[in-house]
Amino acid sequence: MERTGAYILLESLKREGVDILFGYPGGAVIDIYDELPRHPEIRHILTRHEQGAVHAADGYARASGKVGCCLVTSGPGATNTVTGIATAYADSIPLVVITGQVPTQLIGNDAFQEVDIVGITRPCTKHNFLVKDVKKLARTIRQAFYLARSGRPGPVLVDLPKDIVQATAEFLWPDDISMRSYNPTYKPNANQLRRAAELIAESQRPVLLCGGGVVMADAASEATALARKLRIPVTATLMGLGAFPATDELFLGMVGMHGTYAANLAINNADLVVCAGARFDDRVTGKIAAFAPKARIVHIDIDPTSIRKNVDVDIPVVGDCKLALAGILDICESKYAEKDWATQHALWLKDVASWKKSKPLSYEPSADGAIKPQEVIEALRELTRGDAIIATEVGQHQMWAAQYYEFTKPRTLLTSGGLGTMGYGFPAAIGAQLALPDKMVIAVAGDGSLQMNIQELATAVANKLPVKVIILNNRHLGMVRQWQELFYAGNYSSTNMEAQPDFVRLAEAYGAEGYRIERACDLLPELEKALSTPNPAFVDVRVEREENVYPIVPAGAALDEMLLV
Ligand SMILES: Cc1ncc(C[n+]2csc(CCOP(=O)(O)OP(=O)(O)O)c2C)c(N)n1
Repeated sequence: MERTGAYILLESLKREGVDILFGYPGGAVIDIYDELPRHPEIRHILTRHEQGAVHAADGYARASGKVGCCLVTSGPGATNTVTGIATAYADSIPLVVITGQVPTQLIGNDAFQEVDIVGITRPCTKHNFLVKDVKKLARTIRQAFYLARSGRPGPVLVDLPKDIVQATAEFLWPDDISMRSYNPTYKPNANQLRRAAELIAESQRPVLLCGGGVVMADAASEATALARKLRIPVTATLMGLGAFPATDELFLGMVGMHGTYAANLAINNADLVVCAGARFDDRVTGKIAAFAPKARIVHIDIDPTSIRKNVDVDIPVVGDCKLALAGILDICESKYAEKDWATQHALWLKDVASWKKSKPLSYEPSADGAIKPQEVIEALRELTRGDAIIATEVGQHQMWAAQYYEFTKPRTLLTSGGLGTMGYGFPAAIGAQLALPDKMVIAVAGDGSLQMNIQELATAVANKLPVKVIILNNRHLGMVRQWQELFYAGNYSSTNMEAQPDFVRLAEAYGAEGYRIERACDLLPELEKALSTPNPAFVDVRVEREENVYPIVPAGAALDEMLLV
């Protein structure tokens, strides 16, 4: 029996396990929306902006490990997704974004709501498709999901002209998927694993550096086992937080621009860095010529193009982090069974412990009862026992969340690491809450970032999602103000945000709850009250306006040139 393209699309999404579809309708996709009520297995979440839909799909994907999916119309609907697609691309998040397109015969005519979204997104998608034949639709969707989730994950866009959605064909679901030119390497080369294990066995001062790839590959338990059994101290990039428990004595804290003293010094003094699933981003390495100057480097990555892109490495291991870390540990435990790793690393662990102890993350509590932003994150950690999913926006609050929440589990920090997208956190929290309805989901926001996608409060209210937004409200674009203070002689150009809505009344106007906290003594009880409501809520926490994030490695400086206060 012949079916419409709209039916074939939705049936294909079902086969791919899509239970939640984020989206926003319009002329080019109206036939798909017409079909949607006949597919009740797919819950459609109507966001208030297409950017919100992509970020929500991204939050859903990061929290659940599944592919996030969204549907938007052509033209402005499609262009509104670009920031979200680039955000997912920068952090290797699996998404399938379906855009409507003008009918095939109008493509290239400057038709109403026509944009070349395939051209626009070519550099920020893992792959994209323009479907030109309804008979190929099911296979294209299958390929899109396969590409999004396999190898190094990433966003895939499928552009669907309106006539293809309306055309009919048999629904034929391909049994298997194979793409001749695309064969990601999962299984690492045994020889490289052996050489990596040899370097570990020789090293006196090793560090394990975990990136987002460890989280995405569900390799946190392998990373943890390797570090604990071989007694190797661990650091993580922003994206890698949660891959190893922050509460473990072997954990040094985050590395890089806002990394801890201990982590940055450890990298600087290490004789071996085992990097898993990180790409040596400039925010991590600081001045590249001075990065890990005494260390040999083992780099594990599923994407061969990441290797030697930014730093030279001694042993490249191309493959899945889970298999690679498990494989290296296996070799270490069998080939070096008699080795006493604790003794071999004893001096190093002592050094590292002394750095941790001498200069831990710290801040001056306020003398006059005002609230320090770091205290808010500590209060959240205490009240949630470190067990919430924390989505962040971008700025100082993001770094304080990374530094002070002490993430102990993977997939609990949702943050735009690579692109640094303000406006990401709140919709991502909505997506995560839909993926994991029983989890406590909190967005830690700056007053600037929240205003970029604040309209999504309507989505949270409409779907009765108990997402909480904790606003570290400094009435500044704080991170930019910090740079102006430290590096631009206090020229505070366009970073004042005193003109802002009353977030409490705004939340109430949307039908959510609003709280305001102004004094440190009210922080714990008021936060507790806000966290226990079953409704979505904004919590406007008035924090000290000029607090800065420390440590900070100035842009272009070496990691050991960090400023501590
Ligand atoms: C979409 C976007 N525009 C601009 C920036 C540059 N930027 C980085 S941090 C920041 C300030 C963020 O202010 P806020 O959300 O209030 O957080 P705070 O730093 O005060 O905690 C800006 C403007 C960005 N990262 N993303």
